[in-house]
Amino acid sequence: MSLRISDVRVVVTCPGRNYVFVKIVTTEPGLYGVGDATLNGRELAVATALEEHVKPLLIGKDPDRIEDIWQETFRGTYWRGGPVLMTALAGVDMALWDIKGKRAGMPLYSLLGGRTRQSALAYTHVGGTDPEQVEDHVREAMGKGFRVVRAQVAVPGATGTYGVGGRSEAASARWESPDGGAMPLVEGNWEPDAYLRVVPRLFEHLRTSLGDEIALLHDVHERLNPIQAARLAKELEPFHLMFLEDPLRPEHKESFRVVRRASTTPLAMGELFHSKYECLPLITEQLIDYIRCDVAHIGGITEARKIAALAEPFQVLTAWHGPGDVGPPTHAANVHLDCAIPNFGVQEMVFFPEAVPEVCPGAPEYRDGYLWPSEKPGLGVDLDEEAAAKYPYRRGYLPVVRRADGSVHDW
Ligand code: EZ4
Ligand code: CO
Repeated sequence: MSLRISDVRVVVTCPGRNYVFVKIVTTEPGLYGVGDATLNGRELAVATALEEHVKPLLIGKDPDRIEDIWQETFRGTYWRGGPVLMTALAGVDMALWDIKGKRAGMPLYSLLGGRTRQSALAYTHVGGTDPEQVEDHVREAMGKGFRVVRAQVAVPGATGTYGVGGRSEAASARWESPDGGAMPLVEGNWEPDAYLRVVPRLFEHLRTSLGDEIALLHDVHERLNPIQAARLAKELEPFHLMFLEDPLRPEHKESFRVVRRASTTPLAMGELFHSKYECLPLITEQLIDYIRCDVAHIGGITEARKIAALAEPFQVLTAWHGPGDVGPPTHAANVHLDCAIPNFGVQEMVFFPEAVPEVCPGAPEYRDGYLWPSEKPGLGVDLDEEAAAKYPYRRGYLPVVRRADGSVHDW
């Protein structure tokens, strides 16, 4: 009998942070693929979608037919799109590419057309309470070899993630408190005026103290309206950012025209998009310079390579989302794509918690500012289910930001 999918195992684990992994097992003994279906703060919704709705349709299918399985899971089931379903589909898609690579005896980058570069330029995150502390943290990152750094600074009145007290985004998942209740989610008051004053000061300080060599980025995290974003992009122009990330909310694609008209600061967008259709207007109107979807939230490698191909003739580069909540299989998929496509820009990364390699070994190797894809067949990432079981899921929440008047704001 020809090769079939015999089992789909959904593994939810927390070796330092929550991950949802997908293991697709085939009728060939020892042949399986591993994918990542982690959706920060909504992990169990994806796990349930996979277990209850996706898995039953996959059993018995030919794992070679990735595009057909993708189309059937996306369109064939009528209800399509959104973060939960597209993350579930991504986990399946990655595992199927992994299987295909293992059967071919080729690393994923080879299946995607072969290497266009040896390794992928990487950037990491730093934060701090004031520009001087951010500068210290940028220097530490440069000491680790990073040539590109994303810098965030505390916003007066706000604390926690992207209000940034202390380092980076340690607060990007809030654990449930030991007595079972949710941890407090409000992080002081975030006000646009305070933010718009402090960010240009940060980059003026960083450029003055660090010079022009280091490439710098900043993530607005969808917090501004069009005219505020235009002002920020314009005021940051003298400091030559590599890009300004996610200036507007994902619903307002036409508003990018306002930001674009105002300045030459390169723009990046996409971690809250779930398909190529959402990327299209920004790409075809050349309203952005970097498309930075999350490969785990757009249905996986199959969709990512199409988005990269759509972006290429419009001179839009990729910067796939790669923060802490992205698991090793997505990270591996990112770097394989980066090393195969012609229009790669830069790759976001953070270092994994210590216990992650025990559960999910084989993430891309970081060396002196660059990420190297695995040379193993497929994605190069494995999954140890026994190790995963030692780290049970912990309910976590993303932060919620409120304005001074108590109203909810994007974080
Ligand atoms: O806040 O992935 O660029 N990276 C980011 C991330 C997001 C988290 C949300 O789950 O904006 O850190
Ligand atoms: Co971001």
